[in-house]
Amino acid sequence: MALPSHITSTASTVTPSRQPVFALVGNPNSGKTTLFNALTGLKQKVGNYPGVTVEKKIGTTWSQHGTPMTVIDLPGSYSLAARSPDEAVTRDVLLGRRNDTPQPDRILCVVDTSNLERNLYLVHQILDLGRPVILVLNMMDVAAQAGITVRVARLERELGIPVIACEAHNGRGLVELRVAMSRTDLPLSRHAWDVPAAVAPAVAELQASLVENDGKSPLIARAEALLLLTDHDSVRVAGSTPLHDHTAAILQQWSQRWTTAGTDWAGTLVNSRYEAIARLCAEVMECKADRHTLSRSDRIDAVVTHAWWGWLVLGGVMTLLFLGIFTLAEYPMNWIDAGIAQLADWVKATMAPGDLRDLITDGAIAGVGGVVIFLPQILILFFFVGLLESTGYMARAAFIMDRVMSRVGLNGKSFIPLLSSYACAIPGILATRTIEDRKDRLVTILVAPLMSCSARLPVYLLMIAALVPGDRVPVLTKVGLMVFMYALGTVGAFAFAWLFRRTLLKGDPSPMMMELPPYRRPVLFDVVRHMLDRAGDFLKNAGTIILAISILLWFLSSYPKAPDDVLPGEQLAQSFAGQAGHFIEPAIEPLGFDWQIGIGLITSFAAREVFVSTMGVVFNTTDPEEDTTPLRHALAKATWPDGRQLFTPLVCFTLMIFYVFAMQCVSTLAVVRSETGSWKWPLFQIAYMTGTAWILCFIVYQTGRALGF
Ligand SMILES: Nc1nc2c(ncn2[C@@H]2O[C@H](COP(=O)(O)OP(=O)(O)OP(=O)(O)O)[C@@H](O)[C@H]2O)c(=O)[nH]1
Ligand SMILES: [Mg+2]
Repeated sequence: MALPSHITSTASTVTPSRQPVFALVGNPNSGKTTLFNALTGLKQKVGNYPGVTVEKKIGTTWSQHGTPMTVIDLPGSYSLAARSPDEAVTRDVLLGRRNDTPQPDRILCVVDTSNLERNLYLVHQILDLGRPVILVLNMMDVAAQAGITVRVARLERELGIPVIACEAHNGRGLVELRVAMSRTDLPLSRHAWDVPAAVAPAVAELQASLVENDGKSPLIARAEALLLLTDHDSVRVAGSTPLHDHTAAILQQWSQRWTTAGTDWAGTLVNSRYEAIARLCAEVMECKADRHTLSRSDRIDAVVTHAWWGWLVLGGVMTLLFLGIFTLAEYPMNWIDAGIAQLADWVKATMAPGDLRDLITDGAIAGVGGVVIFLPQILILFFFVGLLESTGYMARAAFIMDRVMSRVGLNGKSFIPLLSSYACAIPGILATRTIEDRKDRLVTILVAPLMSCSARLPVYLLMIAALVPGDRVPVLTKVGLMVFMYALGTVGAFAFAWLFRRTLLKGDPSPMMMELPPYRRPVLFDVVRHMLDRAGDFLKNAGTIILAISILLWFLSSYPKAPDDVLPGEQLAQSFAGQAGHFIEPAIEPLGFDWQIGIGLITSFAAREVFVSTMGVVFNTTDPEEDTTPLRHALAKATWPDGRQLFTPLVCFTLMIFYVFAMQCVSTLAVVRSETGSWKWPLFQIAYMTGTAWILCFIVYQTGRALGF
């Protein structure tokens, strides 16, 4: 598309020495990250719900002429007046308040064309910043389906900036966008917004003071003056440098004057902006569809968010998810299992007996192999979750859950963070940045690690395998146990949220404000890519942390060496690892765990799945002749010194409960520290979670024993 000739004039030339910096800005879920990935070739996460991106991401793209240009992907935002930490990131990058990010000199405003009027509010505020803007009309396909047409050339003329029609998910419009981005003479918007007369003198006065006393450029000063008048609180909370006394005094005087006169100055400003936008839309947009007919999304929602059917659908979806995990994964798991056994046999056949061979087979292969075997199940989990996110169902699940969550004092927006925590608590905790209220956010961070993450999956699976031996156990029993563990963690999270809301973090949750995105056909490419990324992370973990811990553990369990004449089992008992296990045994014996399990509890503090690799190392070293049997057989044979079976069904069950509740993950603790800014909260998490784990396990194990299990 050639750029219309009328767009020239007031050019902002970028000095050739500096690479141009583009910021991607727009409402949540408008397709910014999809566009960012298409421009830069990066693989940031995309999903069909608001609030996927919560931190800025920087990438590079190339102009038509092959010169590099920086692109910054930003969290979605409805207005420059930020209410939540993720929106604050966007505002601060745009206003040049962040030292770690180059200040963008050009802005790509991405709008969801099927919701043009609402999306233009932010665009309108951005135009006030007086920087070159390119308007990207994304989701043209969705708009067309909804019967909406936009007169692009007219809009371009009205605003005086390039407007590009786009479909980011399939690359349509990308070439035109790149051409526009390559221009060195991008025009400034000629669009002049008339500030209402009642407020104009105040804007002018504040602007002058911001320029003179706070060192702002005139245009930024005007934009900030408008923000100060409409969203004083959110601007104050920004954590930016406080206003100069003189500016603050002007603000104070005006608000006093207006308050006595009964003028609603913020309302006047906001309304006049909306009126200007409505006039613009009336000129450039046409909607052929009858607004009263129900869209396809509405019809699906009538069932899916229904007071009873909604729960049924949610239950059905969860059951399908776990059925998939158990049934589809069986064959690939058997192949991996066989492959690992062959590898160990091959090493044994080719290498001379000795410490090095044992290190490789009993340390590295037993440890890493024990965890890698769960790869198929992890892949299936991420595939299903990705599918649900991409269609838009996840936002509906949030909507249903909000009814329960608000009762326990959780904000509806906590749902997505809690849901992400089923995969891993770390992205879950980062996703809490979309929550405005500090206490709402903190409660969510505190309980997020109770949701069963994918690192617990291997532990549960191993314990279920040991608990219900034999291949003829109905798969539904296993699914039932699994659903129980996931439900237990979830109920636990809700119960603690309720408790914290009544004690530590008193207050009512803010009402849920979340947009339901339209259903979309899942973008399989995105889903598969995200799944492979996560699988890559899992394997990287297996190849680094788990490998290192397995090798270290092998040393700790092989040294100091026992004299040759002792039984193989004695070696582990008197090794360093064995000594550590024995040290904590008195604390865990009331839960039915012995010192060997204790070794696993200690090592899995690094990451929960390390428990499985530890069991691989611990139980294989006790029987060097049989180190390639499946781990669950080795566990079935393990006994207490008096010959009683160690992994009884009751112990396996108790151990799973321990892993549901215990805070066993250093990386999560580190993230909680950085997100809350203090060590107080991560330490509190260890105390309350692991304390609960111990107490519940004690009750379950002792009751189970008393009942004769
Ligand atoms: N039909 C259609 N879908 C699109 C288009 N662009 C993006 N999508 C889909 O819209 C959804 C949201 O895309 P994202 O790129 O994550 O949106 P975002 O603006 O980065 O969202 P936040 O990070 O939450 O602010 C995804 O499901 C995309 O596949 C488009 O042009 N047409
Ligand atoms: Mg995004």
